[in-house]
Amino acid sequence: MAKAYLGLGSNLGNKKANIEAAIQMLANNEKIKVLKISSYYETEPVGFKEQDWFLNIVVKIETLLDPYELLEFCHVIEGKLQRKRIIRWGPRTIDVDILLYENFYSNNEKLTVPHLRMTERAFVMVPLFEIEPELKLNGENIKKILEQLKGQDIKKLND
Ligand code: PH2
Ligand code: MG
Ligand code: MG
Repeated sequence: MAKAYLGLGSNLGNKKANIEAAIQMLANNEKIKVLKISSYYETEPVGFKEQDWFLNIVVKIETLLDPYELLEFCHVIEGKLQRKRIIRWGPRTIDVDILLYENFYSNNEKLTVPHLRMTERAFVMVPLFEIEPELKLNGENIKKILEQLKGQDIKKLND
């Protein structure tokens, strides 16, 4: 089984319910085992600013799906939760991104893993650090990467 980390985000409709529904769909896939779920974080939009704040989490899974099958399944989840791609980086009911997949590396139009710009985004790095504080990215300690992202507004949701 391969270990992978997924980033989930929502800023349209009932954000928490959307993310919970996506987790449920992951858990219901017999080829996926959900290992860890981070806290929920309210995060300021990065990129396209004129939109509502996001709710973001990171999930650690173990899976028998290969990276492309996993990507396909992320799209199935997005489709079921009515995601419509209107504006790039714009509002969405759900976004499910593959952040890391074992030591898999890919950089093409279909799939870029590790996820592009993840190390620049507090909405990814803060929840990732919460569930995997010893992780190294490109040989660099996640804690050190996080220290460079202090400026971005992100609030942990009380559970
Ligand atoms: N996703 C984006 C663009 N901007 N900003 C926040 N805070 N959270 C996101 O998940 C997010 C974003 C593109 O996928
Ligand atoms: Mg995406
Ligand atoms: Mg995304």
